[in-house]
Amino acid sequence: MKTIDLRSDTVTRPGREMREAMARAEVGDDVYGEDPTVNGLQETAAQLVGKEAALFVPSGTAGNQIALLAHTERGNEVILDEEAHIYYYEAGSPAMLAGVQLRPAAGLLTAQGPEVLRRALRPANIHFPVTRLICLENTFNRGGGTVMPPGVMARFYAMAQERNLAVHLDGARIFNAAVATGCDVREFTRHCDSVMFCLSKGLGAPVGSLLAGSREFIEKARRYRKALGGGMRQAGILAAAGLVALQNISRLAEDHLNARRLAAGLAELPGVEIDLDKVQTNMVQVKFTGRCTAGDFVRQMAGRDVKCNASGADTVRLVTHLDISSDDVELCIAAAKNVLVKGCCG
Ligand code: TLP
Repeated sequence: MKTIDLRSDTVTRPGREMREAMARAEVGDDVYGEDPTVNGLQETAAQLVGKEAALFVPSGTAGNQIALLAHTERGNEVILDEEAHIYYYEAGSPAMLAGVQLRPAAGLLTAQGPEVLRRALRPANIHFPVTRLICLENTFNRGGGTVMPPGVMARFYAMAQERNLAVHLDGARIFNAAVATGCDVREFTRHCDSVMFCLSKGLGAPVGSLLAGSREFIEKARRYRKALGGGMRQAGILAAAGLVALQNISRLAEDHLNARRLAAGLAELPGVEIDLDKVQTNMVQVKFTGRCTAGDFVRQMAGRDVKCNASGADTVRLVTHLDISSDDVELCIAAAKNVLVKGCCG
């Protein structure tokens, strides 16, 4: 029986077309800037997000950390949401690598975020760290895959520019935000100085992310990528998969539809709470209100060939992607019903 894997949109496997493109890829040594496929991907990516240049990096975490290094100096303050991926899931690397002080602000990634930022900004004073960077995240992973509308990003960017601060966008899933709102991705990315987006999530590539920004910023980033061991050689084999992945952007709408179906089906079951307004892209956050804990649910579902991840003691995240069909969604709802009505959690 097929396992339905809803742990993340990172679990997709490259299909035949992608593997063939990888096999055919023209390659060169990218540390010398001589890989034509990497160069092609970087140019396409820069154009797509409306920036001067882009850099192919091994992962989203690498892209974010290189951005932090290139925007800041040791001891600078970086303001971000307390639930942001950079703060929550990147293994403490801002302290380890850039040596910056992170200032987690609750509610930064909400519609009231610009107000939260206004309160967090402090005047120049010898006691305070020098604030240099604001990190946004769109879509917001721990927020349930919610979209920050371009208008809210514009308010952040205006405030940052007034204070001479840079804005980095963790846009791991920025194309999900674009597809969900029907906006061109540049409507979002024009309100930041740098953006990282992932090829290896809903777009389905096996590896890779891009960091985009001004030419000067990307030159700096290239050196940090090298320093971190991310200067890859015949990386065109991976970039070729990335170019195929970029053709999957409009397909993200199917994942969003599947997530909405999944949320609606699960919301009918006893002992769970789902904020359907937050199901805006490819994620469903389920809160358990009865006897079942998140850990119980994950274990019971695994026994029924459905994988999902706990995102807290009483919350589980389910993510739809390229390898999840509408039939899989129905099977997942049936398995959850079995667990919550008849299983140990029932
Ligand atoms: N997120 C992963 C896990 O790390 C939690 C997932 O399964 O969602 N920014 C955001 C907003 C992300 O969600 C992720 C990955 C990253 C950055 C990092 O990307 P990778 O995994 O390529 O380093």
